[in-house]
Amino acid sequence: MSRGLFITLEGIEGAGKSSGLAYVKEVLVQAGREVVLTREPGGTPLGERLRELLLHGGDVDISADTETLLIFAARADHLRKVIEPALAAGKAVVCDRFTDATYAYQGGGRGVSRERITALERWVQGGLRPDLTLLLDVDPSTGLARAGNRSHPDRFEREDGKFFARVRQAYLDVAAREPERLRVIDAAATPQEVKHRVQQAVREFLHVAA
Ligand code: Z5A
Repeated sequence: MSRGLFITLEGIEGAGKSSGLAYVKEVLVQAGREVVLTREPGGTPLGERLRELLLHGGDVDISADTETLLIFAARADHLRKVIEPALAAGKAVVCDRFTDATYAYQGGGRGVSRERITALERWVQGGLRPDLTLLLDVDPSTGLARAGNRSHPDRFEREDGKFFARVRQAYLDVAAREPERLRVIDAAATPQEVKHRVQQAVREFLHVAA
């Protein structure tokens, strides 16, 4: 059986990734694919517990290096138990965030060096990379305004606009380095327009017509 497809969605807070997952799934199902929707950090019982700690750890002090290692620990579990078996079975895996988020948040946001992240990426993933990544790009003020009404902000949501500007720039840097894999989608448009752009990008990738 041929290897499945691995598609990831990325973007800052409030960019519209959750909505984007459903748009991507629709096109894949129309194309006859069996789809697995998942997310990072998370996607397995251990990954979800690490997510809880990373997002809602309260007063637990977590350094940038420790945060990076915890994220890759969750990713290793997710890869072995969910992503790799699904791909081996020929399924399409659509993941809300993956390693580009580590380059963006821990690298751009927290200042962890690219070399360290690349070393962990090689260790945990070997040669596995997403086949297609949709980067939903919005200005931090737009993203934060969309996401801003949450009563209990998580550890990342408590960061300021400058942090998210660095995260956004780090995402755009990855897109500039890997234009074949990353498709940058202007996500400041209306939900209908963003849906159209996301689905168009997936159809182009699959070489199927609307
Ligand atoms: N993290 C990390 O640091 N390093 C890593 O390697 C990984 C993750 C993998 C959890 O991510 C945190 O983990 C994340 C980084 C860190 N923290 N942050 N920030 P997450 O993906 O679970 O959390 P999130 O980014 O906070 O999700 P979000 O705020 O829900 O964003 P979203 O999924 O992109 O947005 P949404 O839920 O689809 O939309 C947000 C709202 O905007 C909602 O009310 C929509 O109806 C509205 N919306 C969406 N699109 C539009 C348009 N086009 N117009 C108007 N309104 C819209």
